[in-house]
Amino acid sequence: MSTFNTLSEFIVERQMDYPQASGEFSALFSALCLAAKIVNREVNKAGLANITGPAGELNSHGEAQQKLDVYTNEVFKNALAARGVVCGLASEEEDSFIYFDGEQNRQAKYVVLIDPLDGSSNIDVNVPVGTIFSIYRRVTPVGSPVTLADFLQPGRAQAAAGYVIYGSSTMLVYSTGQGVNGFTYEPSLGLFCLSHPNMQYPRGGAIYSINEGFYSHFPDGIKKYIKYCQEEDSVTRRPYSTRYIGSLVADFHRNLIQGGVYLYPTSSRYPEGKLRLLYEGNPMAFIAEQAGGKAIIGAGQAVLEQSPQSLHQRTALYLGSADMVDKVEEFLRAFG
Ligand code: P6P
Repeated sequence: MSTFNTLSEFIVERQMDYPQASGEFSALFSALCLAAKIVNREVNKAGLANITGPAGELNSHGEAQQKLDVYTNEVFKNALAARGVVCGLASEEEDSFIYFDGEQNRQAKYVVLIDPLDGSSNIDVNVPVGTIFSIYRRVTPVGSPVTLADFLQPGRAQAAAGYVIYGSSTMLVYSTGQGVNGFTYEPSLGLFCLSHPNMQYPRGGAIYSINEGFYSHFPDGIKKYIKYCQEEDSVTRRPYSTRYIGSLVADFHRNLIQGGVYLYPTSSRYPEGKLRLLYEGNPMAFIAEQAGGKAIIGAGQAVLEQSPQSLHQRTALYLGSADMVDKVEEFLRAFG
């Protein structure tokens, strides 16, 4: 019988590293795990369960809510509230933050921000989608109602961050600031098992991920970076390959394993950028840096150093292999 390290065992083992966590972290992650297993089951049968396709409602950004978006948001919200270790939640699918005022929840010290089902527009075409989560210690007094300040913290302050990718296999990848570890779901056991210990970007990535359809709308620096990627150079292995599947979690995960950079610039269509700083940029940037990569919103502007102004604020996002992000930053600095 091969031994394997389950996520629960891994967290307990690591718990020893955080005496102050007093088991709350384990309970929080077991809630996330439970929700991920439930969502995984629905995502994998979405085509049959008539649960795909627009739910007919719009989320707070006027985007058509897919039924699975709505379902996933409810599953994670209920799982986190039930465990009593979270006092507040913010979600792409919720207009404002939610205060969990249950007896136990009121004494909890963690708040969670989630993008319940990132890339959900890809559900109907069977492209991997994902859940992204970001965990902070609250900054207002324990026992009082959470406030916006508990959620508008810079990404550097995250206690943990991670994502679940519902793909050919379902994985949970997370970091608590001590490196990045990936766990693959084994449905026959109902367990997430350690499959990718200490994930680090390989040296010298050669993949760039960007929606080149918007080329004419991009800043000059990004236009020049794209041309740089396409020029021949045996030393830097160019031309690079372009891989863009339209699902941040899937593009990010592939680039983390194979080496690469994901770019979502500002454009005339998205003057502030498209992606959300709090529950897309910050958690993915936390993972990227912990894996030896880099994440910026512009030249000299690390994602994790940004001071959020609003829950759903958008941002430009460039993240992945450090040497590739450095090169993007060089072009942004030189050409804007
Ligand atoms: P576009 C999905 O809607 C998402 O937020 C990310 O998952 C993805 O990388 C990006 O938007 C795709 O955006 O404009 O290229 O379709």
